[in-house]
Amino acid sequence: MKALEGVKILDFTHVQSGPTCTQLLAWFGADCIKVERPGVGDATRGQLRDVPDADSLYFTMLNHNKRSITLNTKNETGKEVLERLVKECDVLVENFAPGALDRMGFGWDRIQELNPRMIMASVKGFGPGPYEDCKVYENVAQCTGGAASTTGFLGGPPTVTGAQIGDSGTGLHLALGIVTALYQREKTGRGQKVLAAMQDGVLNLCRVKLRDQQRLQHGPLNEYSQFGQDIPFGEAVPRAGNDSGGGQPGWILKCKGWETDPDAYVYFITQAAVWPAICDLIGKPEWKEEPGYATPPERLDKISQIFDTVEEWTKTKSKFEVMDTCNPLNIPCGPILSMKELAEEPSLRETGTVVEVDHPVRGKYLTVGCPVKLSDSPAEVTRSPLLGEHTSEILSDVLGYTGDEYDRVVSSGAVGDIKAEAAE
Ligand code: CAO
Repeated sequence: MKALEGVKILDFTHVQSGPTCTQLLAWFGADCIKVERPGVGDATRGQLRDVPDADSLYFTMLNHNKRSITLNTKNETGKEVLERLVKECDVLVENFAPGALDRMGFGWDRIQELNPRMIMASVKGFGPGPYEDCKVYENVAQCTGGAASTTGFLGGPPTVTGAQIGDSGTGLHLALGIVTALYQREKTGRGQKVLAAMQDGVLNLCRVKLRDQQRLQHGPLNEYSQFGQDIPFGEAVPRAGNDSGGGQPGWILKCKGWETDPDAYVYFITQAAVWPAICDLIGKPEWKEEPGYATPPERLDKISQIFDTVEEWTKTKSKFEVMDTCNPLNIPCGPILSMKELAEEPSLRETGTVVEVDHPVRGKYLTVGCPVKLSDSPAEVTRSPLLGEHTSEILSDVLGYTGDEYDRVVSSGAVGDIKAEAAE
């Protein structure tokens, strides 16, 4: 038995943010019914295609463990089928542009009328306010949520990150909201609206920078390396390069081979508790007691110089040798792992964090597995559905269409091109 077994999700999501959320719920055992436009489907099926005529990795990697039904929800019969789905399901998840569901005739009032227990969960770019009607993609959210203004190097332009904190990050937030609403429904018997705005999700993940914004009113941010370089702070939190976001100074340092390998680097943290061990390691035992170096506050104006010295040592070792040497000494550090290294890492395969999946059109490919492991509800990753692959079984098994009624729906064109005999 899976944790969310018995929960039916009407998955109206597309692109990345919404599908991330419903994929997680499917991994936890929910029956996820993805509704897609006949003949078209989720736009990502065809985006960034690497294998001709096969669903793209963009699509497959976000839509595992789901079923796909094709349905034109603007067609009268399509609306009738959608109504049945709303009545049958526990949660509707969507990330359409603002207003699209209302235009379709399935706004919150109508949903409640059809099914008062329904939880209606939405990702939008912004919450209520001046930008609520805007369409939003990942990098827009990173820019409007505070990530871009605080990422990059001092003096350089704002920078977006590779981690999809706007899309996948907001999908994670929404999944938590849905499960919480399901829990509350146990007591109230009522559904509710759940909204995760991408700007809010990104800002939530950037909270340490909002912390620093307020600290700025009381003086310079002395753990930022610009403090040690005597560069004055402005009115807003600056970009801090690879400075650590916490109280323990850190930086990315070159390792052996950096001249040719773009990922031969390590993140190195000079945690106060292991300062003596660091001094011994880098050949500076005198810094353990030397005035100006012995305590964390004394070192703050010398952070760059200290990291230059540590780097002289890390440059003599591979990033893995640094890790192997520092770990027994409790010195926190992390090699910069490339996607190639992560894809090939055996321990990640063993835990199911990276999974190989077989697909009937594209063949074998790698994907991320469920990043949250439940001991009583292990996730097994199954391939993403082909467009409309489950239309027939959903119409008959989930919605109860049989015989003439089934034929009427199929011949109406509302569900695209499927074989009518499948319901027999
Ligand atoms: N049958 C019939 N029509 C359907 C349908 C179906 N099964 N599924 C979708 N449609 C229609 C919608 O009703 C909508 O029609 P109208 O514009 O006439 O109301 C239309 O398809 C397009 O939907 P959309 O506006 O959501 O898609 P878009 O490509 O114009 O915008 C996006 C995409 C992502 C910018 C927008 O959906 C959005 O801002 N979503 C919220 C924020 C979000 O999740 N962004 C992250 C995306 S991941 O990077």
